[in-house]
Amino acid sequence: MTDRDDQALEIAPEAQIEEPKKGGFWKKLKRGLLMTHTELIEKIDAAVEGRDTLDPETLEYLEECLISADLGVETSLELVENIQKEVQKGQGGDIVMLRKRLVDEIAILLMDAPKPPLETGRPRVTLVVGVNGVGKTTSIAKLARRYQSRGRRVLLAAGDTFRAAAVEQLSLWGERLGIEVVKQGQGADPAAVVFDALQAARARGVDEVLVDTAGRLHNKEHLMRELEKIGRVVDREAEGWERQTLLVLDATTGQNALSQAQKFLEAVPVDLVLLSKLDGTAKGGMAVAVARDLRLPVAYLGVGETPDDLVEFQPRAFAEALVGG
Ligand SMILES: Nc1nc2c(ncn2[C@@H]2O[C@H](COP(=O)(O)OP(=O)(O)OP(=O)(O)O)[C@@H](O)[C@H]2O)c(=O)[nH]1
Ligand SMILES: [Mg+2]
Repeated sequence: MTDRDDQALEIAPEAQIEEPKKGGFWKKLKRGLLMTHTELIEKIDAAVEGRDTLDPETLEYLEECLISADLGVETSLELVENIQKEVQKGQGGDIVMLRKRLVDEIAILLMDAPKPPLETGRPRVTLVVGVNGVGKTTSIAKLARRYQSRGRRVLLAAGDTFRAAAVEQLSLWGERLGIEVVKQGQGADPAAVVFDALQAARARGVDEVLVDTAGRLHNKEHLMRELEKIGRVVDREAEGWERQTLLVLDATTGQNALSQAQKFLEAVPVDLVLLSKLDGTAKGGMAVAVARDLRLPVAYLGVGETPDDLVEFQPRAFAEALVGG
């Protein structure tokens, strides 16, 4: 755990002074965004090559570069318009300064996006939802590790009872991390698993319960009913606890992930998003599209397959890693 992580617990996110280029956090973020960064910078460099000023044609190329990194059409347009305004004011026409200016503009747009719920320190239940294979179970291991390293007592609930392998996978993570996993047999009612998990959590003074859920979305009504039922169990069994729904989206699926998110939003309120598999894609701009187009708080980025491969989403650091030097 870095010093930054320590501080993050005590200071509200908006009050945090970001020092992006420090420590393990920055290295992980850079690594996670490497593919996107490399591709985007190559394109931006090609767009401005041989030009001295940011003329309209160059700005148009720039917009295309941003769209191709999945930042979203409207956001890309807005960014370029903001830069154009600077140019018209007689500032920012300098090509050398372009990337720095882009960092600033992206950071400003992201700071204006919705924020994840504040950490209150109260015990908390997190329902982890998302379609098949996006990385829910792996992300639970990552979050569990993060909470553990902050001294929180964690318990996992195997609410994905659809496949026996899902329970096994979560159990394996539990073993590796030294965390108890509450489970029932395949086909069990997920709400019953959550009931058991909350009983155990209360008995053992647990601070964080992470609930794995099945990924099938083909039936929205079913998903809604299932999550509502779990919600009622939480309300009854965990009075006074925080409760949040975390949606995992797979960055490698680009626009598809955005439409998945929209379907989930129609079924359940989503409190925060974890964008997974950033390390395997040049679509890192997705985080901007999720924050801006869907107005959903991006809280975490998944940057690999181990429990340590998680970084907190911080606007300035993200913008730096995306297009900075
Ligand atoms: N490179 C990379 N791989 C990831 C990341 N997160 C998850 N994965 C991999 O993605 C695959 C699917 O992850 P799971 O955690 O099983 O996904 P899930 O959403 O629980 O899948 P289901 O339970 O089948 O719905 C696994 O091979 C993970 O190792 C990430 O951030 N980066
Ligand atoms: Mg799973």
